[in-house]
Amino acid sequence: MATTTASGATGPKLNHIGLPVIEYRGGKSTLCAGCGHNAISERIIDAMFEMGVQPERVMKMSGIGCSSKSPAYFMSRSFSFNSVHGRMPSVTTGAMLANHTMTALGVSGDGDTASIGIGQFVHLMRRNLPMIYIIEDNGVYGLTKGQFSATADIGSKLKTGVINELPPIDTCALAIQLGATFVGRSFSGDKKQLLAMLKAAIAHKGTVMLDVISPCVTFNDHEGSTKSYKYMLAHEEPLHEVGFVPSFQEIDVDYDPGTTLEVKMHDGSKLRLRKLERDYDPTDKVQAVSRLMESHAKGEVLTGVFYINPNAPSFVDMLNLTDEPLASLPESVTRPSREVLAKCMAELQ
Ligand SMILES: Cc1ncc(C[n+]2csc(CCOP(=O)(O)OP(=O)(O)O)c2C)c(N)n1
Ligand code: SF4
Ligand SMILES: [Mg+2]
Repeated sequence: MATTTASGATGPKLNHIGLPVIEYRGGKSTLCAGCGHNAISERIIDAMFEMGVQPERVMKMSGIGCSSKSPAYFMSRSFSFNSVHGRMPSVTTGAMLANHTMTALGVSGDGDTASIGIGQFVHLMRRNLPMIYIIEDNGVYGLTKGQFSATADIGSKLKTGVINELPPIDTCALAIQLGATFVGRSFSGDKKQLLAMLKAAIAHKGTVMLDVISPCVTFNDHEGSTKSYKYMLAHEEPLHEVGFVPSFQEIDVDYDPGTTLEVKMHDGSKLRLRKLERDYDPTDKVQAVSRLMESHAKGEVLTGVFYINPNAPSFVDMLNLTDEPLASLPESVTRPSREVLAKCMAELQ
């Protein structure tokens, strides 16, 4: 979109730190045309641009899979680390402890997270590390030609006719139970909801876990799949309409507190959830998990922000880290003196 400057010249629309959206773009995608993961990359670009995040202050982290290739397709100016399969959580934990002033954005797949990476995932969720963890969830290992992953629904069918007989892991229910402080599910085809959730995720200080259903058009978009576009269009059940007002935005739209629940984020932003279900309280963990289980039983795919706690201490707070990131402290400060090392050795003898 173009804007007119004071001198009358037209130029691209700039965000509040003065950057055009092109500065948030990445390389050309090599994923299949129509892959849900491409739509998620587009929403990440929009959210980072609209929130005015400095690209050089972002670390893009991933594992292995088509989903984990996605960070190459947005925010080329940011830092990026493509880790080993299922090991993005530990690499991100180390990177954030070295420099907690960065924004960590992790992109993973359902295989990378819920199959090979489940051990690392569960421990990450316990820690409330400040990071956004996105699962691009298509129910299959897309990169290795479409085997079922651990999020595939019981009874869903592969193209070859093979039926999945194992129950799925609900990564949202798991994350809520383990301690993540912002947990939601969205759909790559639901532009408005996903964008609002990503913007709120950027404002949150703690672990955000977003499971985004992201159809694999090549291996899991057929009749009998429960992660196809057609299935999602018929079964998505939004819990509320998600709106977000960033802290720097003065203009406030009127809203009715009777029908809208407002959650204040730590930076002063507001997450607004317009109630579609009368009594849903996203600060109640027990209700969140039981509502998820209920929706599974009915064959619905519930979307929205299931659980949020904007006030819980993060892993960085708990460790009482120095304000100055460890990565930029001089060696004279971080390296223990000879005397201290000698004392440690003496204690071990
Ligand atoms: C240690 C290891 N085991 C297995 C593989 C093979 N492998 C590559 S990607 C992948 C699964 C990816 O699935 P998912 O995370 O769901 O990503 P998608 O491709 O569906 O986006 C597997 C099993 C690997 N690269 N490394
Ligand atoms: S194989 Fe599936 S997941 Fe991988 S890029 Fe193609 S559509 Fe996307
Ligand atoms: Mg997958």
